[in-house]
Amino acid sequence: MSHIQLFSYPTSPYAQKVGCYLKFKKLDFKFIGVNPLTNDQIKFTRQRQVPVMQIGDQWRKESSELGIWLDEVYPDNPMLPDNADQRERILEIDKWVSESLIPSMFRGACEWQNTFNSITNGWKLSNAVSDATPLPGYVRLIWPFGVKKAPFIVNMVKQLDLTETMDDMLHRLQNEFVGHLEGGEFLGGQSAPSLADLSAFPIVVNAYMMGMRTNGFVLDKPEVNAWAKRVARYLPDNPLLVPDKFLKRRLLS
Ligand SMILES: N[C@@H](CCC(=O)N[C@@H](CS)C(=O)NCC(=O)O)C(=O)O
Repeated sequence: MSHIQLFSYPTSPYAQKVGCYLKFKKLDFKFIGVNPLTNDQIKFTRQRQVPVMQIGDQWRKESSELGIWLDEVYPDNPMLPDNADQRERILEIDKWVSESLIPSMFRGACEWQNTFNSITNGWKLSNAVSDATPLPGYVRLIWPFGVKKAPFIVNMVKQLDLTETMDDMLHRLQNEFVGHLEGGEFLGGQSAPSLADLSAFPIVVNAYMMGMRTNGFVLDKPEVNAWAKRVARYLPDNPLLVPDKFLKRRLLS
């Protein structure tokens, strides 16, 4: 058994953050699919939230905390700068990823701009979840409609300014992203990827790589695209938690 275990559905953006931390640090880990209906695999935690990471006999949750924990236990290939101000800036950008970028992505699952696209995207996601923990056919079929009503998604989306159009939201996120680069190669103006880049990367590339149909990607902004290509050099070809068979596009093609 691997020493590090990551428990989640393979499609959870918060788990994808942790997947990129582990891959960047070149740590061997075992991904354990969690059944989103029963949560059987994380019963030992007595709570429902993923991702959960276990190192040896200790487990913790909260994606950002898991990144900090990894840096403490495995100091090679650090993700946080030593300088206190820079570290604080990186954690602030990571918070923006968790509290702004990720919820905005979930908005698309609740607010359908194009019904056909949203349903086919939902089916792609349910097939990926089912590949890790087999789900009954009818659950996969109704998945796009169920996600629209999932309490944790509805609550997350409620925090957003829903008077802003989806297009305006996308453009704002693209501009905020470029602002966070602070004119540097990586987020926070850093010269090497940090926890903030590894948090943002899977969120920005996931829909593109999985061949989702959308009106636009954050990645469409040339500065974000160039950044993603720079981060990709530090990660394997498949930076996500879904197997290669679910990837329809490569970042560098
Ligand atoms: N703040 C948490 C958020 C994790 C989260 O929202 N996970 C979702 C899946 S993407 C979840 O477990 N939802 C089910 C639930 O909360 O019951 C983190 O950064 O890890």
